[in-house]
Amino acid sequence: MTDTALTIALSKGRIFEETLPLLAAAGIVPAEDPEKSRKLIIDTNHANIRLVIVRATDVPTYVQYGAADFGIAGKDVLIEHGGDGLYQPLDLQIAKCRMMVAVRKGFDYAAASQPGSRLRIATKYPGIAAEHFAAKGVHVDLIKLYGSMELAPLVGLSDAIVDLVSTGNTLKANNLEAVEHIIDISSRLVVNKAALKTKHTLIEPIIQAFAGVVQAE
Ligand code: PRT
Ligand code: MG
Repeated sequence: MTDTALTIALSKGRIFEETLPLLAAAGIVPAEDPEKSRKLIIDTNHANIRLVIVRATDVPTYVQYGAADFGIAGKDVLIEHGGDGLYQPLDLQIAKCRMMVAVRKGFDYAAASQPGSRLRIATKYPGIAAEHFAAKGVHVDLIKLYGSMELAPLVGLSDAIVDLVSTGNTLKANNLEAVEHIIDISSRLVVNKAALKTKHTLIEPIIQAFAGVVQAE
């Protein structure tokens, strides 16, 4: 690969789907659907542009180390990662959701979260959770999970969870309710700081095309 080639890191699922129109606006069309292919490197209609398909939480890492020149990652993932080595020029306004505290219906959260009290919190986002409860003066025992956080309060693993909510259907289906809003989340463009300089003429038009779509909406 020469300096005139671009590698873009994306995750499958909602981010990939919502990124397709952005890529199209920049004239980039993937040669394959990663949902249907097992390939981790996907070619595009441009011989010098390829996509690498990684876990959502790994996107910042690939971009930070320059294994991908840029990528798209949720704000949730970026806060937990820390954003080292990453330039974040654009809020793409896709994959929107809210970071919330949720508990079993009927659990007296107001009483349990008084300053000085102690709560057990299950989450995939220990950094965000720690900061939120520290600001409230609530002590927390953080239990790190990698998925299905909604189960934790139902089986006594935790008092509450810190998780993403979009429609609210998952909480409802599991007899949970959101009791606190921590932060609004959307996905961001993340660019490797060195690549932004060395590949500026390749990357800048893509950023502009993405920005045009965001502004039009
Ligand atoms: O799923 P996998 O373990 O492979 O990886 P991932 O969960 O990290 O990736 P993915 O594709 O599920 O999410 C990628 C990004 O999408 C996240 O980093 C968020 O920035 C964003 N996003 C937007 C969401 C949601 N909305 C969302 N609703 N990510 C996850 N969810 C989950 C949430 O955790 C909960 O379990 O969906 C469930 C709730 O959805 P509702 O609609 O029932 O409220
Ligand atoms: Mg998921």
